[in-house]
Amino acid sequence: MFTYSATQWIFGNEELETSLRRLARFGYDGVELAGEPAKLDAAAIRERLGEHRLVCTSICGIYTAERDLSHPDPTVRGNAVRYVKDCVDMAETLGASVVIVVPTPVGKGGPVTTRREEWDNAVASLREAGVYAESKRVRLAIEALNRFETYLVNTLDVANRLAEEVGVASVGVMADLFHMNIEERSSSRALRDVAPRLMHVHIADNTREAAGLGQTDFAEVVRTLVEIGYRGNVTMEFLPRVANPYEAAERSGSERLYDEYAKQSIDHIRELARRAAV
Ligand code: LER
Ligand code: MN
Repeated sequence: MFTYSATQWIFGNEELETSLRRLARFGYDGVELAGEPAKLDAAAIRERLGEHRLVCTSICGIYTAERDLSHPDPTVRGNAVRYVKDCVDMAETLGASVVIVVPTPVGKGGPVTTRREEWDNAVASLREAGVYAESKRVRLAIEALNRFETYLVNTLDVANRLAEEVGVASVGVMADLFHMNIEERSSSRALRDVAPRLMHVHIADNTREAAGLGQTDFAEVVRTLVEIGYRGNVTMEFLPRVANPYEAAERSGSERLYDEYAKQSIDHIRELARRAAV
């Protein structure tokens, strides 16, 4: 019913081969690759995926300060739009249907100029990238991150309003249950409200560990996804319990923990999906 994957960046510096072997072993359908198109050897990756019978479900854009879609400096913005288009090309080459976009980078706590101006910049950037994505049959899913990671888009409702203003069918929203646990009054209501534009889902528990280890009511979440007719990717994005997600991912020597979380996540969600579908 869902297509299960895990996002690559959570495995830090680990060899892609090790991550793919893990995902295949625990019954995943695919992987979400980190959006670093400049470093990409598409042919090699396609071969590796084929060997493990895995697909590339999506590309997780990595939004650093130089990739700020909302920035007042047109050079920075142009660079960010170019980056998203490169991720779209990467998605097209690897058969991925979704590229994740975050309108302001991780670590940006407020606007350089004004919120209004940066919102308008984000709309224009996403419109240009969205038209390009549409021509390649790829979708851009706006991700709302919690207030401690970035500003501008912190809730699904705001992501939905941004997508609405962009006004291109290829641009929609995604849900990340970890961020939603911090920002939404009700995750199931938030999911229902954006249902027509919901294009992608990230799963982690409230501690950001694997689903089922914390207090998120995933039975309710999965039931809601089934009820609203969501049939897309369910991508695991678990981490150990630390503040900076990218630093956590850079830790090495965590193979056993990755195995444990990868298995725990898919077993938990799959069982809930099975129950919700009957
Ligand atoms: C970062 O917190 C996150 O959730 C990733 O999906 C970044 O796009
Ligand atoms: Mn996420």
